[in-house]
Amino acid sequence: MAEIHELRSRFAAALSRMYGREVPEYTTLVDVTEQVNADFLAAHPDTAERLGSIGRVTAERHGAIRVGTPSEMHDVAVLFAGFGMYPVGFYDLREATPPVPVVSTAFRPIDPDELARNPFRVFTSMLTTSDRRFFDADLQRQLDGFLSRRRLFPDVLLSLARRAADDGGLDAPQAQRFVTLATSVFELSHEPVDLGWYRELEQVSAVAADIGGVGSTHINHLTPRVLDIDDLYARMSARGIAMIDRIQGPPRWDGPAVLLRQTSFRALAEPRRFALPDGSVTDGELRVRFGEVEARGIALTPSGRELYDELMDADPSNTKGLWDKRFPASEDELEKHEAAYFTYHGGVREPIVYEDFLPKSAAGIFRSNLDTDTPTFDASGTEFSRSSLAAAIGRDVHDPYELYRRQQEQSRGPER
Ligand code: OOG
Ligand code: NI
Repeated sequence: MAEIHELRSRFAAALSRMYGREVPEYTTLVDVTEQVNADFLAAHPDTAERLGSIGRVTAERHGAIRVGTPSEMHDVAVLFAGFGMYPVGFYDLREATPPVPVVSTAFRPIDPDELARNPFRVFTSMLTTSDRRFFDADLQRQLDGFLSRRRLFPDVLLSLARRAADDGGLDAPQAQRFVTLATSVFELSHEPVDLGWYRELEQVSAVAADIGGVGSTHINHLTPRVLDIDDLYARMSARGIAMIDRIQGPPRWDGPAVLLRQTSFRALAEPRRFALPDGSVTDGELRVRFGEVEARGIALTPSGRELYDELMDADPSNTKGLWDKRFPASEDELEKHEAAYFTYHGGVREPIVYEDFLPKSAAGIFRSNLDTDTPTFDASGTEFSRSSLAAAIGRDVHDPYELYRRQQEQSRGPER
C-alpha cells in the first residue's frame, strides 16, 4: 500500500519530470538550485537546515494551476485531497495592481509531520467570470458556456482520489494509475486553440485567455526552493537566462529570513496549434509558462505581517535601510514582539517555516509574465471571500494563521 504522503511525493516528482521535459529551462533552474543549496549547506552547516531538512528542501516544489469555475475548483479539491493537500488561505488577485480576474487558494498538507515528509503545494486560481470589471454580461455568458462544456478531470481520476483519501492510500497498481493520470491532466495540450476566442479573451486579460480560451488546464509553473536566492539569481543571470527584474518579497538583509522571497524567469514562447475561423489549423506560439524559484523564511503573526506590509508599502523597492531600522533583527526580537511563530519542544525554540504565499508577490509574478497588461477598473467587483470560496469548493478553506498558532500552542504542551 502506498500511503498518502508517498503518493504526494511521487506526484510532485512526476510533475517535475514532466515540466522539465516541457520547459527545459526549468531543468536548468533545478540544477542551479541544487548547486546553490549544496554550496550553502557546505558554507553554513549549522544553520542551513534551520527551516527544513535538506531532504525536504531538495524535494520541495510548489506548482500553480488556473481553473475556470467553482465546479472545477471543487474537483481540484477532490483530486488534491487524495494527495493529502487541503485548501489554505484566500488570495484576491483582483485587488492587485493591475488586477487579475481570479481568486485563489493554495492546496497543501496542513499537518507538521506531513509537511516535513513532503510539503508539495499548488497555488490554484479560479476565474471570476461574474466580475463586471472584466467581463460584460455577454462575454460572461459565452465564457460560462465554454467552461461548462469542458471536463478537466476524468471520473476515474476523481474516484481514485476519493479512494486514496478514504483509505489513507492506494495499493501499488492503483497508486501508479493515480499518479500517472493526475500528472497527465496538467500536461500542456496539443489540441488546437480557437484563435478568435483566445484573442477575444486576451483583450480582457491574458490570464482569462489562458484559463478560458483553451479546453484543458496545465501546470503554469513549478517552483523549487533555494537556500540563497540572491546567489541563485546571480548564477541564472550569468547563464544568460532572462530573469524578471527583481526578487519579490522581503529584501536581502542580515536579520532572520521571513515569509517568502521569489523570483522567476520570463514566460517562454512555446509552440501551440491554432484553429482559424475557416477551419484550418496553423502552428503558432504562446507565452504563458515560466519558471520560478523561492526562498522560505519564518511564518509571521498578524502583527508581524502588518509590519511587513507597512514596510513594503512605504518602500516598494524595499531597500534594506528601512528594514534595518524597523524590523525585528533576530529571532529573539521576533519572539519578544510576538511577530513570528515558533515551536518550543522540550523548551527548545525553533522557528516555524512559512508554508503559504504572498498576494503581492503572486500579483508580481502574474504581471511580469504577461504579454499584455490588464487595464485597471474602478467599479467595485463581485463578492468573493474565503467563505464563498469554501462554499464553492465544498470544504473548509483553512486560515493559515490559525494553523501556525495551533502548531505553536501544541508545542508548548498541556502545562500551559
Ligand atoms: C500563480 C501565481 C502565484 C506564487 O508563487 O506567488 C504563485 C499563477 O501564475 O497562476 O504561484
Ligand atoms: Ni509560484
